[in-house]
Amino acid sequence: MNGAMKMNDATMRFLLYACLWAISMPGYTQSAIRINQLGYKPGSIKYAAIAEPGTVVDFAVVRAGTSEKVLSGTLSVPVTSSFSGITTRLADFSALDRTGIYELVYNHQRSFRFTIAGNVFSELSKAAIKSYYYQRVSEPLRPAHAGKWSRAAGHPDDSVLVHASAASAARPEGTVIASPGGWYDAGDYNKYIVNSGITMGTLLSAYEDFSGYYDTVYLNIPESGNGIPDLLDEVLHNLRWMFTMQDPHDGGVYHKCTHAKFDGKVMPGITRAPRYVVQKTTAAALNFAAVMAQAARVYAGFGKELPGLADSCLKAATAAWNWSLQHPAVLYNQEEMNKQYAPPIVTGAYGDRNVQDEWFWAAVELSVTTADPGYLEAEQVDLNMNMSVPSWNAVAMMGVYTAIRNATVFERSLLHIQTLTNTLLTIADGWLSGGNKAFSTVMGQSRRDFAWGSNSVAMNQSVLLLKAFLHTKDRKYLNGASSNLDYVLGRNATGYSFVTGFGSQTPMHIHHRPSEADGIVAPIPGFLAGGPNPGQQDKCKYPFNDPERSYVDDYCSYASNEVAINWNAPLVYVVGAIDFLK
Ligand code: G3I
Ligand code: 9MR
Repeated sequence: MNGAMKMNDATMRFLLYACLWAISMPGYTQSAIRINQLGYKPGSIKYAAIAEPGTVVDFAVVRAGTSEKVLSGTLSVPVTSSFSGITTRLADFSALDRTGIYELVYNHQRSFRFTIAGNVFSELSKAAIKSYYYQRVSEPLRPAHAGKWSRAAGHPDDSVLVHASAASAARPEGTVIASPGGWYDAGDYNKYIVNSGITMGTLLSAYEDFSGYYDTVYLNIPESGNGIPDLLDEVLHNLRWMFTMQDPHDGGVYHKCTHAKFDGKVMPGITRAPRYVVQKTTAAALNFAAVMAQAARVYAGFGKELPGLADSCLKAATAAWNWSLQHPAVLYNQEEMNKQYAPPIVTGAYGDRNVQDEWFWAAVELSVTTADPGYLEAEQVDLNMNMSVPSWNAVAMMGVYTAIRNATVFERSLLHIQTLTNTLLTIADGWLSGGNKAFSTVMGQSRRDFAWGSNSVAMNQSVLLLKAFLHTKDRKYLNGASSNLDYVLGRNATGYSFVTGFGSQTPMHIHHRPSEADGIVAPIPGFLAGGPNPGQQDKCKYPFNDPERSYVDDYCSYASNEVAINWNAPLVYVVGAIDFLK
């Protein structure tokens, strides 16, 4: 009798919990409805993609948790995506502009909840920047700033060894130098100058393009309230580390500060293996020169708070540029290097094989900061190279952005700003007329979009589109940029909102050592996961192999589920811009 009672109790409790779960979490099972899981601003274009075939053509939007219809509509004709074979139909609910929390209903399925509000992206904007604070290397993250993700300081990097590949007369192999601070690059615990290049350039551009916005963005970091916008305080943290990577004797810049091998799945700073600065390269020197030149411009506005900083930046940039003129093509080839020097270094290579674009970018930044376009006359600078969506190894477009923003500097120079503008607009127009029709995104037009870190391809496309918008004020570019934000927030073939902590189905097991080792269930918020990558270089088990769905939310998957500073930077730019722009 008692036993039966207990059974009944347990069953009843189970049923009760099941019911409570079902009531409290409507739509928390993945439906066929792919939607931006965070939401939309009033006045924006709003689509969902129904990723299943069927004869039902009606859909509705209801107030969340109710059946109160606020909009009904008809799905578009089916389209099959070239990169997954998924057939979708689109639900257009752009007409719904009233602030609120909603669900889209289709054939008895409910979407995840989403919000329509003017400030729907504000928290995401802050979190995307705050992710850099969580990457800080040599200082403890205190509970007041880091909450439940507080942790001890990571690698001190106060005594780093000069690796044999980096030895010079003034600093022979084994010389101890200090290279503290900065940000961890990604899910690993190393620091790479090349990848800091595009990252810092993009974050500084965000400030240059939207200073009025960032002057008010409060991040609750240790420096908050010091008179410098929090974004620039955070960027300064990595800039100070970058200074330490320049050899004061010759202006050359070390490629990276790294362990010889990747750390295991531990919290940062637990292991005590030696750290090295490795080989000076032209890619490092030119990325460094570009960033320092841009930083000199930006921080010149804070001469009172940061006396001398802008001058130091420009001096460092010039020294790195001059070193590059003497060493115009020292490329980083880790395999070759390891044949010559010990210990072998097997961490991230960022081995760019072509530095033509770095030459261009550095020349443009130095020209603008010094108001002297003479840098473009260096023999190595090619003004007619191919321009493409930026990535860590393709930064020419970064120079284009800066040149267009500062056109007057180039009035009597070899650089034709009108030609650059036409190039940028031609690329943007091509994306708008192509795009991925199944999800109505610019992202996913080409198989090449699904590279390692594909979500950053989407965000870098959006940055370019936003630059086109700033230049022309034509809203079609803003809409194109938003379509890719919708993509990373859930309107994609995987159904994931790829930013940790933002959306209903988000990555829980990013390849990020602190998030995995800290014993806290939720990953650190505000990180953009790498995204679908059919290369599957990590050899993990993936649910699908097609480009659009080659993603797995597993720590194992560094090729689809890692995070990286160069991937979050365009997310910062895009979310900030869309949050800010009317
Ligand atoms: O350049 C070739 C191109 O010619 C070819 O058509 C294409 C086809 O696959 O591949 C291109 O090379 C790719 C290269 O990135 C440049 O885009 C490689 O396949 C691809 O494997 C390589 O991925 C890089 C990865 O490191 C492995 O080296 C990612 O871009 C880069 O973001 C990633 O960075 C790592 C760091 O090494 C270590 N820290 C974490 C970070 C993020 O995962
Ligand atoms: O964790 C590393 C990640 O940051 C890199 O992007 C990736 C590719 O270089 O490598 C990861 O480290 C893996 C290593 O390459 C092979 N052994 C397993 C490591 C991941 O746990």
